[in-house]
Amino acid sequence: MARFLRADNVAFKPYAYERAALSLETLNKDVGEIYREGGTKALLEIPGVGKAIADHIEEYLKTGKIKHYEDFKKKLPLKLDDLVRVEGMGVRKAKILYQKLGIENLKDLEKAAKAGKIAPLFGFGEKTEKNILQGLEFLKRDKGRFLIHEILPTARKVAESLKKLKEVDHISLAGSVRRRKETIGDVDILVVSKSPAKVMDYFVKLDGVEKIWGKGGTKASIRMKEGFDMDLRIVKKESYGSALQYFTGNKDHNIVTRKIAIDRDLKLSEYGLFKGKKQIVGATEEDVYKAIGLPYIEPELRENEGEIEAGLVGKLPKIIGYNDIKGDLHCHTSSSDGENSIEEMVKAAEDMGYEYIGISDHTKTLGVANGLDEKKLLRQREEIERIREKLKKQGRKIAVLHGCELNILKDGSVDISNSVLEKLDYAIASIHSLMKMPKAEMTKRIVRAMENPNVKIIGHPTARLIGERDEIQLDFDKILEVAKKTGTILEISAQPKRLDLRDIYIRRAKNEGVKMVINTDAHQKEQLNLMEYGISQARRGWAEKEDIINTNSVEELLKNFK
Ligand code: DGT
Ligand code: CA
Ligand code: CA
Ligand code: ZN
Repeated sequence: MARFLRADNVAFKPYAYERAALSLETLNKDVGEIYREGGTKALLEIPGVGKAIADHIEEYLKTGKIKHYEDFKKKLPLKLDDLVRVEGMGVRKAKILYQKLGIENLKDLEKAAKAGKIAPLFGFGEKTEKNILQGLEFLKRDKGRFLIHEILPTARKVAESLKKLKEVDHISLAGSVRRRKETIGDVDILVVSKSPAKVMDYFVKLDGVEKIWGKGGTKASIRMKEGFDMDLRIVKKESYGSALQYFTGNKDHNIVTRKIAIDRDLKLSEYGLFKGKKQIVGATEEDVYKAIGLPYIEPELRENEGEIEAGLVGKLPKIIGYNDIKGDLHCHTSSSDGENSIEEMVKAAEDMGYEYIGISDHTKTLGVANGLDEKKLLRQREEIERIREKLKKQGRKIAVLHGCELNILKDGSVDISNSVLEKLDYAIASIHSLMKMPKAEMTKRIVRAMENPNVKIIGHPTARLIGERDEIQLDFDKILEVAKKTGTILEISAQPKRLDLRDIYIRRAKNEGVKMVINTDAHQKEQLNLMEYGISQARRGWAEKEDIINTNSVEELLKNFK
């Protein structure tokens, strides 16, 4: 709806729909359930859902359709959802291309761009045409993979419901989901059961199963309505560990572990570790690793990127745990483009058990996000001071820090004056524009931002969007050198589309002794829950607790800011 409204140049409403969509996506409960329990009144309690949208939701739940939306689709029969995934293709462009060239889908778009039909159109030009072709290439590269957060909640739900069956003795997610890779091909689930047929029957009849690819004695494969596949394998108790090790992968990690077994005159397979025909171990992963001379290796490390070599000499890192984070320093509020008030964010952070939360709204040059200028930042500062007093009176312990998310301008300066920044607890600086600068210039730009004593953190440093936008060109060694020298902290954004820094960069930062912070960049209180994905990424990058500054108490944290 937001897209269609935007294509029609309707003001405000598109944002309202987007806000509501974001709310629905991050609900902890199915909206159908909410409606069944509390009717439209309950719907109206969902953040961002007003009367009109609540009616639409009701209509959809009752009829499976929304007339308003169907009318839009008839008027503009485009594959808009596909088209806007091409970087640089907004809905308005898509509408013009439909009207002028009859482009309805990605195929049409590619044909027209390759034939040079887009460049001559008013407002498009050679550069846009070239960008469209680049964007199309990018989409193709990532075809068929899903972002981890599009998968993990469903995978967990399925595992939970299987776990409740009395026929299921043990269950675990395996494959790339267990390794918490940033994109997932399919979900692998492993079960121990003495009655495989019953478990299998239940599995293929789960809610949301769209297709059954196959169902044999110990393996079944299904397609979920969201578009991804799930493989279920059933193994015997005595093989659970070796099967879990095998199906967790990745493949290269497996090849090496198997080779190590061979070197010891053993044979490792999904069925167990064997000496000749005799199974030595197999029930737990720990047993399997130990029997081939390795400590237990956390799934996030199993990529054959040196973890086996490190394990053999007892040099595996003690990676950060999922409960080690004490606060989130990158949070937006309704003062800029967030959904919730400061107090609502604070409450949500308390509910997560945090010791502190940092408020970091956008600043003035990010007009689309309603960025704050100096005056508004200072006013926010006063508001935060009032909130602190109130919290104190109520005996609430959570610390509220005041920061902001600056824009790094073309020359590396930032868009708020230092005299104001000095009054804040910290500032994050991020790249939000001019992403295609050449490497040397881009590096200089970020270096200059890091040299600003008030810039404590660089937000989502490479600015990539998984499957949509390549990272910016950076001399990362130089970035690390300056980060170290200036004491600037690099962010690991937990936004599932960003997961930026990537694992390999995290590892390089850690090796250079550069500190990092895991933040969610929450634009809505529910998004504080995304932290988990950032921690996974940090673990995949071998980061330890000491490498991540928001594992510290608030006092330590403030002391360690440059
Ligand atoms: P994905 O699904 O593409 O995100 O990645 P994975 O790692 O989940 O791969 P998948 O689903 O094809 O297979 C699950 C695991 O099974 C994989 O991580 C390792 C193991 N595996 C699959 N095929 C092979 C193979 O040919 N050789 C070995 N050694 N292991 C395999
Ligand atoms: Ca898989
Ligand atoms: Ca699979
Ligand atoms: Zn942000």
